[in-house]
Amino acid sequence: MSALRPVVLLAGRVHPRVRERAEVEFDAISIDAADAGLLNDETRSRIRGIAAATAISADFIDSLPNLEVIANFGVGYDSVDAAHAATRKVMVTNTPDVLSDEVADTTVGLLLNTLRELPKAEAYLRAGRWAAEGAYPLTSLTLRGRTIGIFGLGRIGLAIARRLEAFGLPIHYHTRTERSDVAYPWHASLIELASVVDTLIVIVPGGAATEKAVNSDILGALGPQGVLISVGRGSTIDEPALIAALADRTIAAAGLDVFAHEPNVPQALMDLPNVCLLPHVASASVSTRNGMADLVVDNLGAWLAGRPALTPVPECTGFDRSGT
Ligand code: A2R
Repeated sequence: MSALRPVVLLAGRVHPRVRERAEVEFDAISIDAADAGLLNDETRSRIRGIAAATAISADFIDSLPNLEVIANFGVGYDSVDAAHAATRKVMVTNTPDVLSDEVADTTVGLLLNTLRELPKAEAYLRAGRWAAEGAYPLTSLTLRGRTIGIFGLGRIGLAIARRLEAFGLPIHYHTRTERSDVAYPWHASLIELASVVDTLIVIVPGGAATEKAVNSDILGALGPQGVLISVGRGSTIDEPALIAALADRTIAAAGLDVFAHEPNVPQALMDLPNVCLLPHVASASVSTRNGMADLVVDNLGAWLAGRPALTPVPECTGFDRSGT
């Protein structure tokens, strides 16, 4: 019976809904890490799909002779070697759109928390200090009068821009290619963007092209009133440079949801008074994560049944099946 169902590998700590559905719809095998040494030859030859919640390397892809599809949990797929998969005509999918509004909402919350110190103000109240010491100190920073720069005006970046536009703030952006469908001023380089705004929101994909793009030069250009908000990938920020810039007030503050070596956050960052830190929760609501889980399983089901992928990554659109 189960021999009729395609064999799908659940790699890493997959979302419970991915597991529940995969165990019904496929012949599911689980491993903690995508390490070929954890599977015997016979098992590796049976695997046709992967639900990925961990890094998938070129070597691992090559260890699976009958692999057809890798469905990544998350819109960012920098941990999957999609370029290599494409050379083998292995489809790679991600989970765009279903999380954009949630991430944009969280980004606005993180920005406000960073500027107006709302988590610290609540801690002050809970510690009884309001009653004992009086009002929480006035915040030196405010959202009022700020100019927003968005590094990465894609699906999520645009959702953030629309929200902050409704807050009455001017929006600028930097991407490699200027968008023709928005009126926001485009800047050809990140340094140019950083030098005309005081609030920089980073929502580009990870990977080599954006590695440590936000470095000491960019932070210097942002300036002493500058605030950095990072919600894309930790690899995009030069973390030691950021810590130095926050410590010597090259910039005023930062709000971070992503880090270079998650789940480890440098103690030096945690010791700073002018940061707001979140444990990578931008898309982490039950409903949004369920939507992402369904898209993972639906992509696997579609491709393994001979239908087009629902959300192929750009590296793989060239060999996606026709939608008819
Ligand atoms: O550069 P463009 O024109 O392809 O615009 C994309 C921009 N982008 C970059 N901008 C400057 N330098 C780069 N090297 C660079 N690479 C990409 O980032 C586009 O405006 C944006 C990415 O947008 P989407 O592909 O629509 O991604 P989405 O759904 O907004 O998610 C962004 C990232 C994910 O990759 C995860 O790392 C994270 O948010 O959750």
